[in-house]
Amino acid sequence: MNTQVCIIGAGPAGLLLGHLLRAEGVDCVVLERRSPDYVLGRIRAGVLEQVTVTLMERLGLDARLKAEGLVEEGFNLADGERLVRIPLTELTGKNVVVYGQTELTRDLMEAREERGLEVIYGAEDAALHDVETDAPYVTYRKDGAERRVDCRFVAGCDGFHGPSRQAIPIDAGQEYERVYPFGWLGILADVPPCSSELIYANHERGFALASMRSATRSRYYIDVPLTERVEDWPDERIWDELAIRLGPEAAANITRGPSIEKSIAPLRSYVFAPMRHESLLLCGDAAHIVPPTGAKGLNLAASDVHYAAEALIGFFCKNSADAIAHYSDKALARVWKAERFSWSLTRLMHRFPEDGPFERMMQVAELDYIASSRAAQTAIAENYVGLPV
Ligand code: RFL
Ligand code: PHB
Repeated sequence: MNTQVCIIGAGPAGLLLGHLLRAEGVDCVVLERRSPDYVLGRIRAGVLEQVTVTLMERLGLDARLKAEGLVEEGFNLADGERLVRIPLTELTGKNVVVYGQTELTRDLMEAREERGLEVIYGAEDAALHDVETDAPYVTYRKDGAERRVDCRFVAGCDGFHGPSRQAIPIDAGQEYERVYPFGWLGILADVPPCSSELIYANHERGFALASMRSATRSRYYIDVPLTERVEDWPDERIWDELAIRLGPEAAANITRGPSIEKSIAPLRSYVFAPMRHESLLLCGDAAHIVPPTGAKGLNLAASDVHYAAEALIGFFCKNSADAIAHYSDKALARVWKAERFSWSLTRLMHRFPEDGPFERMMQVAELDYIASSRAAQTAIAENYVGLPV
């Protein structure tokens, strides 16, 4: 098969990029290792910034997002008894939208036939070849047969563990990494949320987050040591822990119910730079990971795709190689700021095992400062709603 762009991975990054390219008449194909059901079964992010909403609007695929997404005009930081509200809309004029990554992915997936986007599911053993040249190709296996896609560019949208980043020689880039000594145990349940706005809590027993997917579906998290196993956490134990960590006001409003999903995700900050190696462009988790504390992972994938689509459309439709040359610098400028914000919110809201009384007082003082300063709240708010692309 011959195409202009071979996209590896049909997560949000790969599907968004595919649709944006097809909308401008650029030929592409998306190769996905898993089945559609498997991809939709992964419960991940839930908070969309304007950049992500705008891309869905531009594609005309925002009808369900507009109808079902919950507009959030503020969120809360809690510390024991205290609740500090960050009024996002009042401070920035912007908001975020609660709409699950699963739903966004479903909308993109369902539109593929109507928009002429070819996605090959069950594409195994994808391998990148000749990415240093102007004629790279990707091989994969499907139904037992070896296949090949020849293209001009490869877009690596295959997540943190995919083959794209690995195809870049180690001395052609630099890895930056911080691994955290805990993970987030998440629970999804068909019960009304305890609060209409998200609550991030730093309690002496550890971190907790109250989030949601809809008025009838809640998503909660607590941090746990990496040695913990999901099997050690029956639902009741999680509900008990949430009630303590989120504080009495939220606890009084928690509705308990059976979990429909439960998993532990390790926390990591990671960047690979540059995000382009000759004919290979990396987008989303393939190039970087943020701890989920700032809700930035999915939104960074969207902003990378915004820049990658601009670069590839510039190349194929406007005969300009300039945008390709600038892709990595443009994307990384935004990535680093989101890495900084996610890292600093993680630092503020978690009890690190190595921390002593001094570090704890630094957290208390920082939250005091945030509670009393409009400038500090504005800085948090403008990062939370998402910096401009
Ligand atoms: P994805 O969503 O991982 O999609 C990558 C796709 O590539 C496929 N793939 C391959 N395809 C073909 N050949 C191969 N060899 C392949 N190897 C992999 C995969 O099957 C997959 O379909 O990356 P993308 O598109 O860059 O999107 C990024 C977001 O998914 C991610 O940043 C966020 O979900 C991160 N994240 C969270 N972010 C938040 O903002 N809030 C959250 O609550 C949140 N929870 C999470 C998360 C990420 C998690 N991971 C990655 C373990 C919870 C988890 C468990
Ligand atoms: C979620 O709803 O899954 C969620 C919300 C906010 C975060 C992380 C995850 O910061």
